Amino acid sequence: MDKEKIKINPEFYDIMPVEYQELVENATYGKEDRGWKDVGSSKELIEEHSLCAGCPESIAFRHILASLPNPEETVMVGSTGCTSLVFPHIALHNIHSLFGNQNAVASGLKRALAYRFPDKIKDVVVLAGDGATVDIGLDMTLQSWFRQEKFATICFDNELYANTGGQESGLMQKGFVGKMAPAGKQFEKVDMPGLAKTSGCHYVAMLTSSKPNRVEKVIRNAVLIAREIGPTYVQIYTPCILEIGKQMMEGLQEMRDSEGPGQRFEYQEFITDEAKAYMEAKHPKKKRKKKRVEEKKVD
Ligand SMILES: Cc1ncc(C[n+]2csc(CCOP(=O)(O)OP(=O)(O)O)c2C)c(N)n1
Ligand code: SF4
Ligand SMILES: [Mg+2]
Repeated sequence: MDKEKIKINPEFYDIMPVEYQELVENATYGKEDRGWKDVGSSKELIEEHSLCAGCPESIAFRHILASLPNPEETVMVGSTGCTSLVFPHIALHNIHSLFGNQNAVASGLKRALAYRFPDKIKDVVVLAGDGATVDIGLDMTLQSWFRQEKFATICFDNELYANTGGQESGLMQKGFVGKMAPAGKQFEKVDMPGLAKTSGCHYVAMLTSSKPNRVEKVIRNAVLIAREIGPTYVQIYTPCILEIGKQMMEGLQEMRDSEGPGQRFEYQEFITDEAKAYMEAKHPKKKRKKKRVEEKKVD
């Protein structure tokens, strides 16, 4: 999405929806050090969502979209599930794939974009649930990594099939009884970050969406490394508050409780030597400039 493409004909400016006017004037397309701190002071690339009130997927979505290094030239690929309810509301090119096929679709897309636009940077980012990524789409996920496809895969891990009422998924924790999985999970959560490492990913991270600066850092790494080096994988705990019986204000605490030492979502990060050298050479960390606070003049 080039900003040029969304500019408004001045003749029609006043009849355009105010949300669109804001997008043209105040979105962070093209801003070099864009990040989660822009949320609240600029037009976000997500206008609204139809997730349950307080669903942690919504805040994760906002911080991911705020952190993409190159949103105007990024295409996201989604899959069926609660995440797919958000894609129609975002100001970013996106494709809805058949459930589970998202990494196969992204593979073709990335190759086609590289062929069609050899002089442009085009990022492809998959964002899908754990059912789509690890269960029904596992073959497509792994094969894209084996083939070293250059795109980032983000999994919103809510440890079950939320959109269809709470069936068991491979990422469900042992012993959990879902609304549609009454026997309880019999074995441990699949070690997907481990699989990602041994399947060729150059950057792997597991986290919750409780810390926006961490989400920003991880997403930036995952997208930039995927752009030139190879596949990357990010697993974010976005608990389904509806299925685990929490209130709308309790999602944040649930994530905090689950990321402590030894917990299921203790922060993990892995980077290959090649990816590390690339990041240090081409995308060294920059210190964010502090916003200057203007002194208020008192008359
Ligand atoms: C090919 C296909 N199989 C099954 C379904 C039914 N279905 C829709 S959403 C869903 C589960 C999604 O689970 P997950 O990927 O974990 O996303 P969540 O809803 O938990 O965010 C299933 C099985 C479908 N839409 N298409
Ligand atoms: S069902 Fe669960 S994951 Fe889906 S929107 Fe509601 S709280 Fe979020
Ligand atoms: Mg799920």
